[in-house]
Amino acid sequence: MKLRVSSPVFKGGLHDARTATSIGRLLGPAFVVCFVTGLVSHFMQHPPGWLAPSIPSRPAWGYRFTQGLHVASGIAAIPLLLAKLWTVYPRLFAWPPLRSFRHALERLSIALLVAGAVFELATGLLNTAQWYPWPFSFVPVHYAVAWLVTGALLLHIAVRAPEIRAHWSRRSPGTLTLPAQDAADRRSLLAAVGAAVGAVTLTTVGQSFTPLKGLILFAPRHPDRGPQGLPVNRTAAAAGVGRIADEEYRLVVDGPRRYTLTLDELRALPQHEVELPIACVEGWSKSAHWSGVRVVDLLERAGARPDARVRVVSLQLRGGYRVSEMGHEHARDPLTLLALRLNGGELDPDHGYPVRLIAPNRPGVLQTKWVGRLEVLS
Ligand SMILES: Nc1nc2c(c(=O)[nH]1)N[C@H]1C(S)=C(S)[C@@H](COP(=O)(O)O)O[C@H]1N2
Ligand SMILES: [Mo]
Repeated sequence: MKLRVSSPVFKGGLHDARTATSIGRLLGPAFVVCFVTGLVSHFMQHPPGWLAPSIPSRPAWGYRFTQGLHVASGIAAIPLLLAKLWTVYPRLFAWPPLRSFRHALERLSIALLVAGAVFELATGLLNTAQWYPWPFSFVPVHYAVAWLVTGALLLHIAVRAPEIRAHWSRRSPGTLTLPAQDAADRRSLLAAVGAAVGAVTLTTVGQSFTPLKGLILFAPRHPDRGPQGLPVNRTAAAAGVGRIADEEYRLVVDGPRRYTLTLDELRALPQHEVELPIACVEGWSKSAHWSGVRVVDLLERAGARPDARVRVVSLQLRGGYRVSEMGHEHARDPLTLLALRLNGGELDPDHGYPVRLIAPNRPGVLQTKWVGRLEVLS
């Protein structure tokens, strides 16, 4: 008897190029928005030397907006990617698996695209939940794979361009060859996918877009939960910072004219009030009312040059976020404060008592808490 290998037959509809294109038309833009806002976030947190001096401090809500969009577009992409994979999965069983060298390359690029996209959305989602169940460091890997996915996506679009063009609009010639019943089914599928995107977006976006906070169901962070009505990412206990005694506290401003201030001296300086958000890279953000001393005033007293960069050092002894740097735009911005008060009271220890940095258009990870020293660089 002769052994015959046959590929499975997929009788269900909607595993066609028209449906794949319809979903791709939504998934593509979600990926683009997610990639671009991800780059913004990456370069604001880790600016290369040439970029560091020109990171703008305005608009004050800039990072809150781009990072909110990053997380929202990533979450919206999850049902879109699932629908897309469902539509195209019969192609996994195409026979023969490899027709030519070119075909092999194409399948390899698709494998990279699918694996990379699933990886990005899964690690990103777990990151918003502050859960890091993997042995590698999230930021560099999530960043590197984003480039890989983008490259594979561009290649995919280039290879599929003729099919995409043929199925782009309702009047496209390619559509005419498909069964009529499929059109109604396709509309139902797209409506269901649209509803899923709407549902996951509406029930999570309130974590950064606070007018919708009443709808939060799945977002890991509720913007109201935390001391003084503001969430906390790392508590004083988790950072290993004990209660800092008022009498022992000193702020060191290290510049051409170095000086030290006690807490009472800081409180006696002119205090300014600002309304600024903490916008955490993990996806939540919340505006708050801060008051404290302008960083620019402290720097001028230390004889810093107008274009000086500044390093902000925490009293926290270990951990990745104990030090942050800023360029002169942030350092000189009148909204940039060493805050002593939050929402009308003294800072809670978990919000950085006695002194924390708050600056406009800045990722939450760089809003250093428990500040003990400002260093004027160059
Ligand atoms: N010293 C220090 N500052 C820090 C952190 C930290 O771990 N250590 N976490 C940062 C992060 S990730 C965020 S989102 C904000 C949160 O500020 P909040 O807890 O006051 O809301 O503080 C930032 N400042
Ligand atoms: Mo954060």
